Amino acid sequence: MEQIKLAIQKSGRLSEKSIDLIKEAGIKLNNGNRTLVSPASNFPLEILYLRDDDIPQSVEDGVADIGIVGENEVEEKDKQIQIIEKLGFSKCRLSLAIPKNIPYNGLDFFNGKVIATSYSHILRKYLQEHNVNADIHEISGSVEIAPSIGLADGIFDIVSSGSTLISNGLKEVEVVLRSQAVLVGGSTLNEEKQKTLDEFLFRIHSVQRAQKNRYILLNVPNDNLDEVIKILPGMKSPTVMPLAESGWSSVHTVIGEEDFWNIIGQLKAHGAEGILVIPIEKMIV
Ligand code: PRT
Ligand code: ZN
Repeated sequence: MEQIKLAIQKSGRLSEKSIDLIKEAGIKLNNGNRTLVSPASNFPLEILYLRDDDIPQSVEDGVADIGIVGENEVEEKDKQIQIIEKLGFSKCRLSLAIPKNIPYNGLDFFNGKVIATSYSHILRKYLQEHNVNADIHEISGSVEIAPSIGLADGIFDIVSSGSTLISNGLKEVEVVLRSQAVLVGGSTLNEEKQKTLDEFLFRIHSVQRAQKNRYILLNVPNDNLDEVIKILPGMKSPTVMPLAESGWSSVHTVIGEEDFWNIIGQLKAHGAEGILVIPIEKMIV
């Protein structure tokens, strides 16, 4: 397998989760101090630690083969790169917001208004698509204070919990883009590098699948066994073993994490006891 280079954020909201993902795939990273480039010790992967803003460009240029970055940056930078996979963490949205006491009656509001943002490319495209003619004021930090200091009528920025908007007296009026961390790739992936990427993805998928599922064990009176097995939405048919106490069986299976809460009541109603729910580390199907 040929070595591939993966760009991740050096320090910020994506860093820890990106590193967790790599570690969960069984890949050992050498340095705690995050020098610019660092090879993994047991997998043909080299990590580049960059500012998130620079990741799309570095993947387009081939400085990195793949990268982990927010969809918002992918859209904003608009480079020749593709999203290989959505990773499900660092979810947020890019939204338009205005002072909370100003009435809002639709996008038309923004005609002739000034909007402050650090995402001018996405905003310009969106306003054009919706035939809104606003003045985009590009600023790089603390966008949320722009309306209160008279710099703009509204803002276009990342929202997660919404508490930053609230504490700045703003209200979210339009959600323009929903974002999460994604794995992106460029055009440097030849056949050998693709094999390395496939192995990396295989490992990530095993971890992600495992995180969404639970191993469940329960004791069931034999008379209710058929009913209980019908309730359990397992991967395959569950394992059933007799208990030392006659008339009872132990049932083992794998179920989706959300499914568990939906069926727990039914399981108990059918006499299930001693229910254990255990996390799974890796799941290969
Ligand atoms: O230094 P570098 O350039 O690498 O980092 P950065 O400061 O540009 O980015 P960083 O680390 O703040 O965010 C990296 C990525 O995390 C973003 O590009 C998004 O994809 C994602 N993300 C997820 C967020 C948030 N959630 C988020 N809440 N990025 C920023 N925020 C900001 C938001 O703008 C608001 O000001 O956090 C503040 C709190 O949000 P609320 O709504 O929870 O109050
Ligand atoms: Zn950044």
